[in-house]
Parts: sequence; structure tokens; C-alpha cells
Amino acid sequence: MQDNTLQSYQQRKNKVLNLLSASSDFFTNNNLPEKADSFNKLFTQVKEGTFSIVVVGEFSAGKSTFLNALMGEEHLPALSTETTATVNFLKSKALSPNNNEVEVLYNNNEQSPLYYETADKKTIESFVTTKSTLDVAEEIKQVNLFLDSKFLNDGVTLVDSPGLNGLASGHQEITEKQIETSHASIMMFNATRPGSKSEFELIGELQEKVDTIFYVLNRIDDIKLNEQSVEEVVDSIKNNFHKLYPDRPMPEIWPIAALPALAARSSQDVEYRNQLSHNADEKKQYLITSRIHDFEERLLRFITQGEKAKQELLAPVNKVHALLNSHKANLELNIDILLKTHDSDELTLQLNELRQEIDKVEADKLLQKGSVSIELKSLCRDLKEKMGTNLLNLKKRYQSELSALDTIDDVVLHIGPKLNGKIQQDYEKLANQLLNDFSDYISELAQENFLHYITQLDEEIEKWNENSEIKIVNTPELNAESFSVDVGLDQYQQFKKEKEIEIKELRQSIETYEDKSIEARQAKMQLDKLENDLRLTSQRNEERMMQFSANHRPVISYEDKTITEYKSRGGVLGKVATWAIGKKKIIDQIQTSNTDARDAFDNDKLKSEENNEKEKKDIVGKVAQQTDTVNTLLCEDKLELMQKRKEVAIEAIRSQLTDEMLQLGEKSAIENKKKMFAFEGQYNIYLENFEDQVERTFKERITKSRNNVSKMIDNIVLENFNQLIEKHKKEIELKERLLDSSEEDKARKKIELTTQLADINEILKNSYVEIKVELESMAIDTIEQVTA
Ligand SMILES: Nc1nc2c(ncn2[C@@H]2O[C@H](COP(=O)(O)OP(=O)(O)OP(=O)(O)O)[C@@H](O)[C@H]2O)c(=O)[nH]1
Ligand SMILES: [Mg+2]
Repeated sequence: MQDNTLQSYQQRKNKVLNLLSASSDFFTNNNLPEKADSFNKLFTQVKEGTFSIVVVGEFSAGKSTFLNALMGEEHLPALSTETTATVNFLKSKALSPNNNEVEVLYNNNEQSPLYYETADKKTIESFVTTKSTLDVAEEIKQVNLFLDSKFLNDGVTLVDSPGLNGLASGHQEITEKQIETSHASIMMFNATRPGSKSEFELIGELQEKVDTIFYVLNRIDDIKLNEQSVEEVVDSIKNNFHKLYPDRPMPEIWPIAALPALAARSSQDVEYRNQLSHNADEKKQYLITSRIHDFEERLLRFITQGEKAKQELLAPVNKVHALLNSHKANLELNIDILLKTHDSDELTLQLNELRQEIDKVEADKLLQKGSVSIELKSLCRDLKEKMGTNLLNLKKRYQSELSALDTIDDVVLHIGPKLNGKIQQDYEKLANQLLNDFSDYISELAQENFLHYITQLDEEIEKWNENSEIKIVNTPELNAESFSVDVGLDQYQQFKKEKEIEIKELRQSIETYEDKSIEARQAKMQLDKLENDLRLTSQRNEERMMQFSANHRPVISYEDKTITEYKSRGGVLGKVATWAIGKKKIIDQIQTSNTDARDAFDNDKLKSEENNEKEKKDIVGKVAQQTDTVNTLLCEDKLELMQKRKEVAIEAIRSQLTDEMLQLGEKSAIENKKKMFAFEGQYNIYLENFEDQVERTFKERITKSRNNVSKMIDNIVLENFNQLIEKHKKEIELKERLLDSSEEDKARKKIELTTQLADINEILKNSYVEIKVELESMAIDTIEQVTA
């Protein structure tokens, strides 16, 4: 259904374009290029006609998220804190000057625009958000994103604006200015804190400046449903609306949830409910929760069928009618003259009428001159008054910025940098804005009263605007840093550093004591163990020696033994006998004793004794050595005492530091108050200085301009009246000439004029009537709906 409406809108637009080009052709063919030209201008205007819809609301209402949801991708950065810092325009991709998706325009005209191929969030972030390293509100004029979207067809521009009521400076002005140049607006409430006072103030301003306002309640998925239903929130906004604007019809309020809609549509990851990716079922559910579809349909209907579409097309059609008709009347007049020339009395009568007309024009000329200057005077009076109020508001804003700060350090941080130009620029901007209003107003005045001469007037105003910018020349000096409080914080920091070193050293010695204490404990334990070993060894030795007690000693054993001996016989005979029969065999019976066992026992005992002795000596040696070690170490108790002393010392240093800090704090609070007071005084003088200069220059400037413009308009009026008179005179001449011209000439002229008339009638009867009827019968979608 949406695409159908879009299609029929495009068809109608084509018809209007055809009508315009047919009219232009007509004048070109008949040698009237100037007239053809104004149709050509209308043609381009309709073809490229832009229509801007600005999204406004407090910060974090979800404006950027909503536009992303509409586009189906996350192009614009959206964060939980104040984010958007300048206006971003979303336009049709077809309008990109070089097929790039991003165009960054700077406030400083000398800085050439930047282009980026794709509108990804990261690129855009650095030019539009409060997180940027640039002072975005100050440096960036606007960022254009050229995207493919059905919401951006036919010259529609969607505008994301910085949130109102945030902390950052400059945002309010940017948004307010954008509202003034927009054709329609989407007012976005935040369902988590709906209907604040400032929101309704904003609505008041919107109602004055834009014809069409859509009211959208975003973040309905954030409402705690156990506390309040969506409908209750909607009703509470409606009630407030009715209280504040009782005469206005109750608006429709569209509840939506932009974030889930975006999460459902985006091809990239979008964080929602602490989740980065979402499955198809979840996405389906998100779209239902978001309720965005209904509102989108409504918006598209407005763009393609509503007041916007109708006006945009009807205005040029009416213009065609007016211009063709006027030419037609002229033709008819001329034909009439041609037909009636035989009647010279009639012609004389007409000539007299024309002469009277000239007199009337001369009188009008004087009247017009006077009325313009009266109107201008009252305009200047109004503007001066407005200047006064704006200046007061600006001063109040800067003063309240100061009063929101507590310390001079904060002042240095937040206001300090602005003293170097920013405040001055704000004052200049304010003056120049009003100066612009002045010239806009004059343009309007010209539109209303001198429509025929508008190009001439615009050119003059343009020239005059070029060198009219107000610049403050006399900049007062104010340096926030010179108010800085010095209560010896640096010395304190130095002192603190030294003390901290001391504490560190004390801590280290506590640690050494701890180590030592562990060492002593271990040595003592080791000694205990050795002494125990000694005891065990002695015990073991004793047990071992028990087996060597006297009654275990083996006795000596005796045994009888027979000993056979061979002995040589004595004497010669003996010798002979020995030689003959061998030695003499002697057999002895003897008793022998056996001490082997006893000796072995004694031997073992000795060995054991020696072993025991050695073992004992060994361990006694170790005990002696460990005793020495233990004696050289400090005892644990003593170490603990020393540790405690150091801890007390640390405590003392700490409390000294705290005392110093407290004293310093008191001193600095007093000093700070004094300095804040002094600064405030100087600051007010500083602001007033700008105020005086701006007010004076502005007054001088507009008085001078008023005189110039008056003169200029007078001249133009005069000149144009003179032209009119001239034209009448020419008519007289023409008629006089006709009286004398040949019948042949007249016949030729008649044919020429009748053909033209037929052509015009053709256009008016066919193309014009068709589209006119179609447009008039087009159902207009009105926005406001009485539901109360
Ligand atoms: N739950 C939920 N959060 C949302 C919704 N819309 C926006 N948010 C979140 O609200 C925060 C603010 O959103 P933005 O889109 O940056 O709001 P903004 O109005 O553009 O804010 P400024 O640029 O500061 O004026 C972000 O954290 C968004 O994710 C929504 O429908 N539901
Ligand atoms: Mg934003």
C-alpha cells in the first residue's frame, strides 16, 4: 500500500512537471525567453524540491536511534549519554554530489568539505558526537548522509538534531535554528521520563514555527510495565498537553520502541538487552514490540499524500494558471484592439483611460513609498526589543553556567576555554542571527508587497548582507586561571611524597622484622629437632650397649688335644736308628683354652662404643652450632615489639597527613569562595562589555540598514512604477500605431495572436485542469486528531 501511494505521488508530480515544461515551451516558441525562464525555475524547484522534517526532543530520547531504525541500519551514533552535537541531514543517495555517502561541512567556509564513501557509524561518530576530539557544535556546520530509503524520496530530508536540555553548550541554538528552517517536525518523548516542563516549552516553540508536528513516545519497551502501561504514559502526556494548550486539538501520540526495531532490521550487530546478535524469532518479536510499523506508515502517508505533497505541487500549478491567464488577457486585449481599430472614437477613449491609469500609478507610487518606511521602522523597534531579550537570555545562560560550578578549578576547566573567543562568538552569532532575521524579514516584506520585483530586491539584499556581519573589535581581558587558589597544595604534595617514602621505608623494615622473626622461629625449631635427635641417639646407644652387658659375655672354653711329635734320637746309635727306622714318635696328651667368641664379643662391644661415641659427638656438635645460630638471632618477642613500634610510627605519619589535608581543605574552601566571588564580579563585567558592544553595533547597523533598505526599496518601487508607466505609454503608442497600420499587417498579427491564444487555451484546458482537479480532490492527511 505504501508503495502505491508513493507511485501515485510520483505520477502527479510528473504531471506538474509536464505542465511546467509545456508552459515554458510555449513562451520559448513565442519568443518570450524571460517568461520561459521563470517556468524553468519552477520546474527545477519542483523537481528538486526539498522538504525537511526535523526530529527534536530532549537528549537521549532516542532521536538518532529512531532515524537509524527508519533507515534500517545503524548510521548515526547513539549512546546513553548526551550524544549528537550538530545537525545531521539524511538525504536521498541520488542527491550526493559525488556518490559518496558522507559529506562533512565546516562552519569555516574556507575549510573544504570532507567526503567518505560509506556512512558507517565509526566515521560519522568523529564528526557529530560529543565524544569527538573536535568542538563539534562549534566547528562542524552540518553532516549530510546520502542514503537509499523510501523516506528520503522526492526531496525529503530527515534531520537529526542535538537534544535539548542537555549540558553541552551550543546545542540549543543549533536545534532552534533548525526548527525555524524545517517544514515539519517529529517531537520525541522519552517514555522513561515523559512530559517534562522543558519538553512542553519546546512544543510551544514548535507550534509557533512548524505547521506539522508528529508526537512520538519512544522507548516504550523501557517502561516498567508493572508500574505503568504504555497507554497510561500516553494519557498522562495528553493530559499535560491539554492543560497547557486547552484550545488546541488533542494530538495523536505514537508509541514506539526504536531500538528493538533497529536490532530487528540491521544487518550488523546491534546491542539490545545485553545481546549483540538476535535470531530470527527474536527479531520478529522485536518488530512487534516496537510498534514502529504503524508510525512509519503514517509518516509515509504524510510525505506522499499529505499537506506536504499537496502544497508542494499545488503552488506551482496555481502559478502556471496565474501567469498563463495574465498572458492570455494580454493577447485577448491585443486581439480586441485589432478587431476594433476601425473605431477611432473607441481608441481615443482607450487612450484616455490609459492616461488616467498613469496618473493613478503615479499616486500609488507615493503611497507605497511611505508604507514601506513605516513598516521598516516598526520592524526595527521589534528587533531591538528582541535583541534586548536575547542578550539577557544569553547572559543568564552564561551566569547560570557559572553558578552551577563550585570551585575555581571547575571554572578554569569549563568557563576558562570559552573566555578565549567562544563567548565573544556567541555574542556575535546572536547579533548576526538577528541581523539575518532582519534581512529575512525584509525579503518577506518584499515577497508580500513587491513580488514582481523580488529578484531585484533579493540581489540587493544579498549584496547588502555580504558585508554586514557584526564583529566585536574590542575584546576585554579575563583570565580564569589568574583567579586560581593557591593554599600550598604543591608544598603539601611534596610533603606528602616525602612522608610516603618514610612510610614505605617503615613498611619495609616491618617486613624485614617479619622475615627475621620467621627465621628465628625456624632456627629454634631446628634446634629443638636436633636436641630431640640427641636424646633419641643417646637412648638408642644405651639400648645398643645393653646387649654388651657382662652377663652376655661368652666364657672361655677348654678342650683336650693329642699331639704327635717326631723327634731325632740322640747319640750315634740314635742317629743310625733314625736313619734306619726314622725319627722317634712321641705322643703327648695336652689341654687347650678357646677365647674366640669372647674376643669377637669384646671386639664388637668396642666397635659399638666407638660408633656411639662418634654419633653422639656428631649430633652434639650440631646442637652446639644451632644453639650458636639461635643465640645470634633476635628473639621473636623482641622482633614483634620492634614491629609494633614501626606501625605506631606509620599511624602517626598518616594522621599528620590527614590533619594537614583537612587544614588545607578548610583554607582552600575559604580562598575558593573569595576567588569565586571575585571572578563572578569580573565575569559579569566581561559579559556586559560584550552585551554593550553588540547592542550598540547592532542598533547602529540596523538603523543604517533600515535607511539603506528604505532607500533601496523606494528606488526599486520608483523604478518599477516608472516601468509600469512606461508600459502603459508603449500601449498607447501601439494603439496609435495600429490606427495607422495596413490591413495586411493587421491580418497577419491577428493570426499570430489567435494561434498563441489557442495554444494557451489548450494548455489551460487540458494539462492544467486535469492536474488541478486531481490535486484539489486529493485527500489531505491532517495530523492532529481529536481523541479527547
Ligand atoms: N530500550 C530502549 N533503548 C533505547 C530506545 N531508543 C534509544 N534507546 C537508547 O537510549 C540511548 C539514547 O539514544 P540516542 O538515540 O542516542 O538518543 P538521542 O535522542 O539521539 O540523544 P542525543 O543525541 O544526546 O540528543 C541509547 O543508549 C539508545 O540505545 C528504545 O526504543 N528502547
Ligand atoms: Mg542523537
